[in-house]
This record gives sequence, structure tokens and C-alpha cells, in this order.
Amino acid sequence: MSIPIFLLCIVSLTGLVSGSCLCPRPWIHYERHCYWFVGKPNTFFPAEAFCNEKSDEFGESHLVSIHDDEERLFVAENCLRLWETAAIWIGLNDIEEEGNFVWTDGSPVNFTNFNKNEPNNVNGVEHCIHLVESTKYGIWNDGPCTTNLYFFVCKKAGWEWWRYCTT
Ligand SMILES: *[C@@H]1O[C@H](CO)[C@@H](O)[C@H](O)[C@H]1NC(C)=O
Ligand SMILES: [Ca+2]
Ligand SMILES: [Ca+2]
Repeated sequence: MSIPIFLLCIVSLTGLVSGSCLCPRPWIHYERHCYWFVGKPNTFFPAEAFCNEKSDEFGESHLVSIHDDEERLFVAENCLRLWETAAIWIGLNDIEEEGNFVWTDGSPVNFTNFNKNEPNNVNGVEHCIHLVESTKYGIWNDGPCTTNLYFFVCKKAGWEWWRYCTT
């Protein structure tokens, strides 16, 4: 409120160029969101909790949700670049009700990329979705939420600089 609007715009535009304003490090910017690639294996719930702790005034942070093929490739390609594997937890799960998949960030399930014959809920305990190790570009499987194996990616809303600079 006390910051002049033109200053905000200069800061925002500088941020646009450097990427640091839209998404402070170590977040990576893509479209209107920020993504944090966390290279530590964990189980599903602590991974989601880690992401939740990174929420800020611009939005809640959750395990990544994926809504189209471009976003799927953005996530997979960054995983491969950083770690040479795209085996990660994503936020999709059917913990509450078998077969009813939801994203931890509450966004609609309007895109999926399951492997052939998945999700198969083996032994009735596969409720958390991860990307499989053996394929490069992020094919999905339901696995036990307690598998302590996968890296993960957090996602939150970016700073919507255009809200401050459009008038
Ligand atoms: C899917 O949901 C996302 C997140 O709410 C939204 O941004 C996107 O436009 C939706 N895509 C389609 C095809 O409805
Ligand atoms: Ca299940
Ligand atoms: Ca499975």
C-alpha cells in the first residue's frame, strides 16, 4: 500500500526478466505457477507436508498437480535434467475413497497419464500416484503411499505481478 505502483512495476519487470520475482529460488517458474524440485526420497505424506510448509502469501503449496501434456513434460524434463530420473510423487491419490482420485491441491482431475493397466490398486493398498522409474516421460502408477523411494515436486501459485501493473 505504501509502495508506489511504478516501483512495484519496475521490481516486477526486473523479476520477469530474472525469474526471481515470480518465483523466488529454489522455485522454478512455469506458466502461472512455481515448482520446487525436491531431490530427497520420501513417502507420500511427509512429501506433501514438506510442500505445505512452503505455502506463502501468494498461495498454498502442495505436491504437484498436472493438468495437460505440456505441464507433464515440463515436470518430467526438469526431473531428468536434475536427477536423470523422473520417479517422483505427484499429488494425485485415492486415499479417501477407492477409485476416486483427487489432487492434494484440490484442483480438478482433468488430465491423467496412467501406464497400461494402471491404476490397479494391488493388494488393495495402492492409493498414491508416482511417476514410474523405467519410462522417461512421466507415466503414472498407483503405489503404496508408504514407499520411501521417490523424490517429489511441490507446486504453488506464482506472484501475479500483472495484477499490480495493469492499471
Ligand atoms: C484443468 O484444470 C486446471 C486447473 O484448475 C485448469 O487451469 C485448466 O484450464 C483445466 N483444463 C481443462 C482442459 O479444462
Ligand atoms: Ca487405490
Ligand atoms: Ca499400481
